[in-house]
Amino acid sequence: MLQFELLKTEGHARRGRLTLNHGVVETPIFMPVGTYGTVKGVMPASLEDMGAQIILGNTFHLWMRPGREVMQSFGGLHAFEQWHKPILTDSGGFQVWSLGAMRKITEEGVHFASPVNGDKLFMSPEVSMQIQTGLNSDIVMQLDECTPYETNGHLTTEAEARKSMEMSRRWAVRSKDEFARLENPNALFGIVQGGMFEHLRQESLEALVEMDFPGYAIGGVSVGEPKEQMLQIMAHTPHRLPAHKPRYLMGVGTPEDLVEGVACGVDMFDCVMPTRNARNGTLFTRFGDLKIRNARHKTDHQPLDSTCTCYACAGKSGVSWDDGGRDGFSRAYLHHLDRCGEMLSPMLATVHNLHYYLNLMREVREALDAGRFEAFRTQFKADRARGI
Ligand code: PRF
Ligand code: ZN
Repeated sequence: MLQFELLKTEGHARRGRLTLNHGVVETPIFMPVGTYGTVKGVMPASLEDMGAQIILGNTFHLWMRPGREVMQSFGGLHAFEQWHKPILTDSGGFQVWSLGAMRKITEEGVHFASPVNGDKLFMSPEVSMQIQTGLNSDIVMQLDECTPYETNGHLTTEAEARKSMEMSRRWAVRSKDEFARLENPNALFGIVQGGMFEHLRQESLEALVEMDFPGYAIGGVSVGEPKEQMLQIMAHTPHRLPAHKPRYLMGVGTPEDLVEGVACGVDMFDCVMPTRNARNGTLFTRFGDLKIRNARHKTDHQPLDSTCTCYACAGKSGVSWDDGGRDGFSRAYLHHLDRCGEMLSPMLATVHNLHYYLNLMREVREALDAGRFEAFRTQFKADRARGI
């Protein structure tokens, strides 16, 4: 089941409420990525404390390990990973595509060698629906082909993008049929493709809208294209999708991209950026990004972000440095942990970055509720550009 209630709009931006089998999701929302059935380095209880409402899982990775039998013996992913709120699973299209030379894509599906043990495997729309049904994820994604921006320096042509988009469209039909045959009680999203070509995006979205999915995703962006082209697609597609259905921009992006995405009418986002960058020592803050490996942090007593109430910045009290709290961890300590390769270093960094992303979306929702999203967007950009 899926219900989507549109609570308020400002321009193309929307404040909504999504009701799924495992709970309610307030939108716009950021969904932390939990590829292998874990948001790397974060306990589910911490995710809840940070206000995560829905997380991602990956069909492809969970199929490789632990495999369908183990997942099904637990009745799905929720019980296995002990996360009892909603889960969205990606179909495997993007992950299989990322295998590069190790796979062969045909009309029937994708043939590839398992990166884990070399076994010959086959992923089709039907197989993807069967695995995602076994995972019992609240939101299931159709199998699609993520059209590349370029391949070995060759820019994808219109003819190539059309061929790819049309196959994704046929895979949408097969995904929907199989999803219905399996009597999956959750919701299936269609994925708009079409590369960097607006008229192909338009064709793709019209065909998917005709098929009447309960929600829609925009795929094939943030695949190596220049930022202006990503913004062009973001400006084109979301607001043309049905107003009363949720819209999900796949694999995007920076904090700035999220706020622009909301302005373009997107409701849902996921990205590895907050978690991956945390592990590489890049921290997001209200006043720009901070590289904790930089020697200038060696003796700095300040927290990462003086306005942040996460456990890393504000400790157990949850009182930010600006509000007088002094029990958070210092930049000097985080710099030290990183230098020593301590486990706590990526853990605290991940907590902070995820908190930053989740809190950013909370602020976006509050701004929309109050009818001041445009003012928020202007202030946000100015703050981020200030630098830390
Ligand atoms: N398709 C699927 N998953 C995705 C993408 C896509 O196009 C992207 C593109 N940014 C990220 N994840 N199925
Ligand atoms: Zn913090």
